[in-house]
Amino acid sequence: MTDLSNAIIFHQYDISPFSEKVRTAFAIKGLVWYAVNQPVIMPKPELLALTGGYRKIPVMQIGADIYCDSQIILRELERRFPTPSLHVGQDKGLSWGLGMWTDRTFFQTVIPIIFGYVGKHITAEFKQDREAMSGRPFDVAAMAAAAPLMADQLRAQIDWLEAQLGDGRPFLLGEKPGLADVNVYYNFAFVRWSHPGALDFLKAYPHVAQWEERIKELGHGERKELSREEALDIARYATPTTVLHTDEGEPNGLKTGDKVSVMADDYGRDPIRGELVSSSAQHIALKRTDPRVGEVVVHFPRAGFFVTKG
Ligand SMILES: N[C@@H](CCC(=O)N[C@@H](CS)C(=O)NCC(=O)O)C(=O)O
Repeated sequence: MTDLSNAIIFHQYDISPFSEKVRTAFAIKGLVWYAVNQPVIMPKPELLALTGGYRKIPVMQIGADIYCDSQIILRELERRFPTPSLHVGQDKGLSWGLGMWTDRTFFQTVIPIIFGYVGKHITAEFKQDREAMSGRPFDVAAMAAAAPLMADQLRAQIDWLEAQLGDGRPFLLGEKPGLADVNVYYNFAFVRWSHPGALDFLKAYPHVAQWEERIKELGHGERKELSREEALDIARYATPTTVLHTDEGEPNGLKTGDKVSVMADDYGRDPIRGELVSSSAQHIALKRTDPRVGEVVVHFPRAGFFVTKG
């Protein structure tokens, strides 16, 4: 049997836009990865056994190390597989900040455009699930009403991309695809899957239209499949590889061994509790134990997540 204790195991579903972000990075880095398909709505018992309560998709697993959120997944891919780098052209780090635009403002622009359009096909279960996750009504009529305003917002943001690509460069920061491209592209994929007509106006944005094709053609790297149970067994028999590290610069004086909670600052704010193993300005890792998978270390980004003691 193949030893998968160091394999990239990717908890995802195919129509997940944030998964598409990471799948494009797999392509850029030429990686082999194992897709574990997770449900689109709760319950997700196998995922929660690994994460300790984080329910969002995607999650990456390597052995007994579990990476929650696309931002920390990309950072870990860059750390483990540095070549080719996601930092291309003059980018040394600013493209992480670009993700705060694409994951929030840009993503929230396309949501009403998509769900306003496909609203009548949304099931009651999906609606209830997303309401529980966001703490807000999932009101497809309101989204449909907002869609024209958002079409305007979408064009404004795509116009920035056309300006960036206007000198004929193939990718956003030059000759090679990188972090900026993956951060932007998945929003295009998301619109294409459910409401491609919303991008008809790209006829007037030829550089963006060609860039979108170019990124799509990169594909997803080499995908293999794995079951949820197999992924849990791999975590159970593996040992976390994260090394203890106290960050002297921790703004609130957190140290290894402290009991802490981590939660997303936007939606899906379920707190994840554990013992601090390692932290830095961009990363926090907590040790936790679960009856099904034993000891695991769960990793989160710092930007976009709140960390509290206890
Ligand atoms: N900040 C997160 C956002 C992830 C996210 O919103 N994922 C969506 C799917 S693409 C999700 O989890 N929706 C709820 C669900 O699938 O249960 C990230 O970058 O990974």
